[in-house]
Amino acid sequence: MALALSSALTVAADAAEVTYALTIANGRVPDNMRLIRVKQNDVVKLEWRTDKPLTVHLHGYDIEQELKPGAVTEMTFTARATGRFTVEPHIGRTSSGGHAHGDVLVTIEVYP
Ligand SMILES: [Cu+2]
Repeated sequence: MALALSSALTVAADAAEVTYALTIANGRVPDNMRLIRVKQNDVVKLEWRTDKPLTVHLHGYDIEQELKPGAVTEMTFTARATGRFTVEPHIGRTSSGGHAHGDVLVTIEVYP
């Protein structure tokens, strides 16, 4: 038990914990925050703020979160998979019953 717990909490030796504050206004985050580059195995924490209620979806890692004005919502994940992943807002449903996406808010690039 103690062993399992400690391994779950251990960050790989060369990995970092990185935090990004992302504020959505009028459906966008500022241009200089639209591309985030991290290293594989980094623990990435996104702190979301929004001017309107919104559901955001990190594709690939498949994390969905509801954001509310006046609150900070944390989205934390370990960047195990490399590649480019987008965070997109959900805007209603498609005719086939899936969810539809708005413009990309943020692109996350995970480098090996
Ligand atoms: Cu989605």
